[in-house]
Amino acid sequence: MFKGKEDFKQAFCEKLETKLGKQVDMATELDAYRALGSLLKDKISKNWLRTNLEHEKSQQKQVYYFSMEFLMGRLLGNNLLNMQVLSMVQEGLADLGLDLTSLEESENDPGLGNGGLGRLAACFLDSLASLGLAGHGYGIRYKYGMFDQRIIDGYQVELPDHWLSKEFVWEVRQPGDAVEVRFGGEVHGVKDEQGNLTFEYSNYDRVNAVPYDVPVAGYNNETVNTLRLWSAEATEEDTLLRAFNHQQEYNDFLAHKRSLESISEFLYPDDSNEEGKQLRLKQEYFLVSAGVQSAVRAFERLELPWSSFSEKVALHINDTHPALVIPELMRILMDEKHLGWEEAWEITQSSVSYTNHTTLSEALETWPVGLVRSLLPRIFMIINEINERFCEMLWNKDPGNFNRIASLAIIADGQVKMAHLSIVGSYSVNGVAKLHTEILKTREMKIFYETFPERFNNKTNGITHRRWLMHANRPLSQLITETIGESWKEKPAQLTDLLKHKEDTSLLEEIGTIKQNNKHSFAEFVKENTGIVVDPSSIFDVHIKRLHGYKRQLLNALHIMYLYTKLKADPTFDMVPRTFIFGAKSAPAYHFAKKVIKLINTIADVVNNDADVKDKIKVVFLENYSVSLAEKIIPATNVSEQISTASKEASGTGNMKLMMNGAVTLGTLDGANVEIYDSVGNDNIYLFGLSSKEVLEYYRTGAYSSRQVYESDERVRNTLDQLIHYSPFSRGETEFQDIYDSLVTYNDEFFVLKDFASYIDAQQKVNQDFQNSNQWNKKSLVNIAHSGKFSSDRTIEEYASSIWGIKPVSTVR
Ligand code: 26V
Repeated sequence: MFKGKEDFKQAFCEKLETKLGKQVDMATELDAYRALGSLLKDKISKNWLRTNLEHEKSQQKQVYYFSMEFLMGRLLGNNLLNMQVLSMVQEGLADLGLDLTSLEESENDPGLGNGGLGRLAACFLDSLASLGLAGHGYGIRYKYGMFDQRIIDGYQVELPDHWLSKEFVWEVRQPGDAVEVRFGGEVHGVKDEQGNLTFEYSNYDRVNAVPYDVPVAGYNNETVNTLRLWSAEATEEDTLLRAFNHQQEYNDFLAHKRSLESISEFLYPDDSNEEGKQLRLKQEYFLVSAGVQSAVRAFERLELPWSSFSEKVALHINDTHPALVIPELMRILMDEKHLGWEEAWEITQSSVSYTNHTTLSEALETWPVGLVRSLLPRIFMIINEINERFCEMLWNKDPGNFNRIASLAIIADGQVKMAHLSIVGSYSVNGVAKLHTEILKTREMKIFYETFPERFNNKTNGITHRRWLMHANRPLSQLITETIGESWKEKPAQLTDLLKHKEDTSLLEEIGTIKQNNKHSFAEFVKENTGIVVDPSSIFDVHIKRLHGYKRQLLNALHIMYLYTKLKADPTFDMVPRTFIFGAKSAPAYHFAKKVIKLINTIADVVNNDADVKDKIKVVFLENYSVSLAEKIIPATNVSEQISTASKEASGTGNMKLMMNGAVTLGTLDGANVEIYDSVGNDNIYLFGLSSKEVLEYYRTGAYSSRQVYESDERVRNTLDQLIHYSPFSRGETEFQDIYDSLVTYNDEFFVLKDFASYIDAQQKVNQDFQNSNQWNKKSLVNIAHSGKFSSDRTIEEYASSIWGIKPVSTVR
C-alpha cells in the first residue's frame, strides 16, 4: 500500500499528472476524485491478481452470485475504509488543500438496482471478500441505472440516470473474456457418427457479452473478489459481415447493432410487477448465458472431470430472475460438452441454489411459452424436458393425482413458471427471514416443501456493518470502540458487549450527543436541498424504502393528517415536535404509489406552511432516495418506520441499518422485525397492528370490512373525508379520490384502516418515551448492541457453511 502520508501525496500528484495531465492547483474536485479512485484501483489490483492466482492454485470452490441487480453505492469511501487508509488519505489530501468528503460526493452513485434485493447483493459481496471467501457477483452493466427522481409540483418525475458520465474509475474492461450469447433462430436435431442425437442452431442473432470487472476488496485482509458486469455489444463478425454485404444498408446495420446493444441499455425500474416484457427476458438470458459460460471456462482451466463440477462451482440465483442458469448449464453440458441428460442434470441440480425474496404473487415471474420458445428455442426444449421428467416423477410417486401435478408443473396455462423451475433445478431454496421462510413452507410453496423438504432453509438477511456503521457513522463507531474495544469490527456479534454498559449514564449521554450532532448535520443538508428548516431537537421519524401499497407509507401519511387536524382543533395538544422524513421511489407506471407521493408532498406543503403547527410538525420528502442518501439519513434517525402489512415484507434490511445506528423501530411483526423484536425485547421496540396469522386469515375468510372501520372510528372517518371533501389537503380537487376509494370502496387490501388505531397508540407511546432522554438513549444502545446479529457477515457465514460448502481461502488480517 502506501508507506505513509508523504508517499501517498506523491503518488496522488503523480496520478493526477499521468492520468489527467494536471497539477493539484489546476485540478477540480472531479479530477481529484478520478485520480484518487484510479490510484486506489492500481493499489487494489496487486491483491486482486494475488487472490485470483491463489484461487487457481488452491482449486478452491468458487461461488458465482447471479443477480440482475447490484446496488453498490459509491465505492471510494468504502474502499478507503476496507484498505485501512482512510485517515491517512484524508490527512494527505487536506495537506494538498483537498477535502475528502467533497471528493466522495463527486462520485456518481452506481444505482444498478431497485431496492432491497439489489442492495442485499452488494452487502453480500462486501461480506464475502471481508471473510476471505471466494465469491463473485455476476450482473449487468446497465448504461442507465435506477432513474433519477425529481419532485415537481409534488409529483414524481423520472429522469435518466447516466451514471457512467463521469467515468466509472473502478471498472476494467476485459474484451479477452468476452463470450457470445445467442437469441432466436432454429434448432435441428442431427445424428452424429456414433448415432447420438446432437443439436445444431441456425439463423440466430448473436451478441457479444463483454465483461467489465470491478474489484471487491475485503476489510483489512488481502482478498479482492470480482464483480463482473456484462455489457452487450454487436460482434465483430457481424460488423464485418454486414459491412461487406452490399445488399445490407448501412442504416439497417446500425439499427441491428442498436437493437442488440439495447440489451444492457437500462435497468427495469419496477420491483412490484412482473410484466413479461421481451427485452427483460433477453436481459435475463444474456446475464445467465454469459455468466455460466464464463464459470464453465474457469472450471475447465482446472482440468478436472465434469463429475467434480459441483465441488468446485456454486451458482447462486438471486430470486428467479437468473433461473435460466438451470437450462443454460444443461445446454452447455449436453450440446457443447457432450454429456448425457442424467449426468448433466446431476451436475446442474447439485450446483444451483436459489433465494426467494417475495411472496407477492404479482412479482412472481412467469413467461409466456410462445415468447420463450421463439427467443430461446433450445432453452425452451430443455425446460420442456425438465418439466416432463419432473411431472413423470410426480406421477410415479402419486399416480393419478392430477391436481398436484398441475399445481407443481413448471409449464402450465401457457406459462413458464420461474419459481417452479428454480425449485426443481436446485438443491437449496431459502427465504430471507424466519417468518418469510415459514410462510413459504406452510403456504406459498407448501406442496413443493412437502415434495422436497430437505431443500428448504432460512437465511435471515443482513447488512454490512462496514458501510452502514463504520463508514456512515464514524463518531458512533469510534464511541463503540472506546467503550468495548476494536474487535467488534471483525466480529460484529461482539457488539452485545455494549449491554454491560447500558446503565452508564455518561455513555448514554454520549450516544445522545452523537445522534444530536448527526441530526444537526442532516438538518443542514435538508435546508440546503429543500429549503425546509427542521428542528434538530424534534423526533426524526424516518420512512425510507420503495413506495409500495404493502409498505404502507399511506398509513404514516394519514397519521400525520390526523395529528395536524388534532393540533389545529386543540393548539394546547401536547406533543414533542416531530419531523417526518420520507424517501421513496415509485415504479413509473404504478399509479397508486405515485398518488401517495403526491399526497405526502401535499401534506408537507400544508403542514410546513401553517404557522399554527409548524413548530410541532414538519414533513420532508427527500427526492431521489438512493444508497448515498440513505447513508446521510440513517445516522440521524430516532424512529424507524417498518410498518408493512404483516406477512408481506419478506425481510426488510433498512430496519437493520437503522437499528445499527441507534434508531428505535416502530413496526409490525413482519419480516425480520420479528427477529429484531426477539433480540431487543418489548421495551426497545414499538409494535402494533395485526399479526401475519390474522392478516392471512382475513384474506382466507374475506371477513374484513374496511367500511365498518371507517364508519365506527371517528378518527379514521375525519381523516379520510379530508381526502375527498373540501380540506387543506384536497383543496377541493379530486386528486385523492383513488386513494380514498382503495381504502373504503375497495376494502383496503393492506389493512391500513384496521391498523390505524393501534398505530396512533404506538406513536403516542413513542411521543411519551422520547421525553425521557436517558431511557430513550438506553433503547438506542440496546438496539445497537443487538444489531451485530444482523451483520451480513453472519448471513454469509451461514450461506457459506450450509448452502455453498465453502471456507475462507486467505484470512490474512
Ligand atoms: C421483482 C421484479 C418483478 C419482475 C420485474 C422486475 C423485478 C425486479 C425486482 C423484483 C424484486 C422483488 C423482490 C424484492 O426486492 N424483495 C425484497 O428483497 C429484500 C432482500 O431480501 C427483502 O429485504 C425485502 O423484504 C423484499 O421485499
